[in-house]
Amino acid sequence: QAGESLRLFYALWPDDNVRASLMGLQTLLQGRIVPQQNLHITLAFLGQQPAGALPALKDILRRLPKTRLGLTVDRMAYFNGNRIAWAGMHQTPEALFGLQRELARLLKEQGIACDDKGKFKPHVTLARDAAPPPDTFFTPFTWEANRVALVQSLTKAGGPVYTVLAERAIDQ
Ligand code: 2AM
Repeated sequence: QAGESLRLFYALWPDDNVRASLMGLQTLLQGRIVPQQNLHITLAFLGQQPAGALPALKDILRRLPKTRLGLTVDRMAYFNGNRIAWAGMHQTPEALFGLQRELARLLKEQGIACDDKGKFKPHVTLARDAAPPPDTFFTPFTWEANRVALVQSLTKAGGPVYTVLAERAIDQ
């Protein structure tokens, strides 16, 4: 269909073990729990893009630099503005900032606008319309984040449905 547009974003896409660990954190929360298959860290949010941009967007995935991201998920926190309870890191590895900057640079080079809400704050949204997370200790876990995905978001009655359109192992 001519003029088709897709709502797209790039994300670090967890494996099943990491999803299980994130689900463990979700049990501590009150709010609209994000379905386990939707959990991710957004690297770049593109919003609506013409379907014709897909080859260039997939090419950008291939051009991302090879890197290793060992993320220590040791933090739960809260965005007051949109009432999101999230998981993340006390210390973001410089390699993650580097990856995000390079992705933003490649997008800009292709003339593709992306919205980073001003500043990159790496987080996994665990619950929406949430209460602030409890201040309980949890055992940190490591996420070897080596899968970057180009993801389509479809808005459905039951909430967004994400489809991975392309992915890349960035440690290879
Ligand atoms: P959120 O989880 O913090 O709401 C799909 O919607 C993904 O893109 C979600 O991870 C969402 O972040 C993020 N996202 C949505 N709109 C965005 C925007 N304008 N800027 C940055 N990220 C956005």
